[in-house]
Amino acid sequence: GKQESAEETVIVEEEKSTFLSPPLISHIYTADPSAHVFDGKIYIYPSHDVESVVEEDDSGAHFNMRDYHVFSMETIDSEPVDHGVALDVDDVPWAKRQMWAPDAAQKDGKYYLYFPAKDYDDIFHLGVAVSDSPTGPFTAQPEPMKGSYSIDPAVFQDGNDYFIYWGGIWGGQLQKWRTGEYLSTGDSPYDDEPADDEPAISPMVAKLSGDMLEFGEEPRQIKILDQDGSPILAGDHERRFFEAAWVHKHNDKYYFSYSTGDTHNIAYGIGDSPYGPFTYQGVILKPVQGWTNHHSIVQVDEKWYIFYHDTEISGETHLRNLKMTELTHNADGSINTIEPILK
Ligand code: FUB
Repeated sequence: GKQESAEETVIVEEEKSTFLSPPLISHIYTADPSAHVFDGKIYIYPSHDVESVVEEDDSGAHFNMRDYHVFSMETIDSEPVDHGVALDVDDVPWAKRQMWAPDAAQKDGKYYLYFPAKDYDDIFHLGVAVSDSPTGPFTAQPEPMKGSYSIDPAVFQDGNDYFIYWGGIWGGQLQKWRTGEYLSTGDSPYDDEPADDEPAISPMVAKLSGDMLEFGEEPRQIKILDQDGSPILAGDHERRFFEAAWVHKHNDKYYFSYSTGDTHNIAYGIGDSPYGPFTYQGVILKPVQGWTNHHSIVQVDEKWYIFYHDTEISGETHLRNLKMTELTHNADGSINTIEPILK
């Protein structure tokens, strides 16, 4: 018999992701959203991603942002309104580049924008800028906050007290400050990390000064503990703190949430004090499209929401777009894990 050889054409269809939520803002790239309700209105303080001529590297040089825009929303379902440039790197005397994830706070009719940037020695510090309006423009203090370093400030108001949380390892440089001084043993973002079986590097917290412009006390390291009370170890990349600190309070418990960086989760711990310790509980938000995962959690009326980002619009890790979805707490205080990619 005659053997027939049929040539098979295999059509490989590229898997397209289906996302839980649509982009919230699409006319500019936005990331790292810090959302707040001030006087009944929702405000978002994100990073403003831009195309950069700087090449991608392990320290995140391609995240070369230079200004901030603030957005407002009348209700959780309305379109965010872009209020334009709220602060530009050229108006911050000490800052050279990389205006990374910001946050904001309101006190006595004034608004404070907290932001990280690299100084002229390429060392990250935290800056503060002040405005009479939640949408800016903000006027920067001439110097960084005294004794500040690393990235990702987040401010949490508890009654009359305001706490600032911060830190990020690798490109965020937190590992370089383990001794209290800037360690420059090498140029790699992986130098100066603890050994895998040592406690992971801690995020930082300090109460803010009454004028909101400086640390009001000696900063403390935050402990993130395992269920058995032992510290999460540096080698435990699935659970250790990487960057993107955020705190919210629910039923009198303090929730500390953060990105695990190279394992791309938003994880959380629960504690009885804004200083911690926080006992690790699990994952709030699974990996999004793109390397970074960075969020904020805010209550609007009776419901809670998580603001986050992915790269649905650009497909580029440093050109991100904001998203938002509801977040739910269970009766036992745990948070239901959110899957941002449906398939
Ligand atoms: O957006 C720049 C940096 O990437 C942020 O500061 C980090 O949290 C990460 O999202």
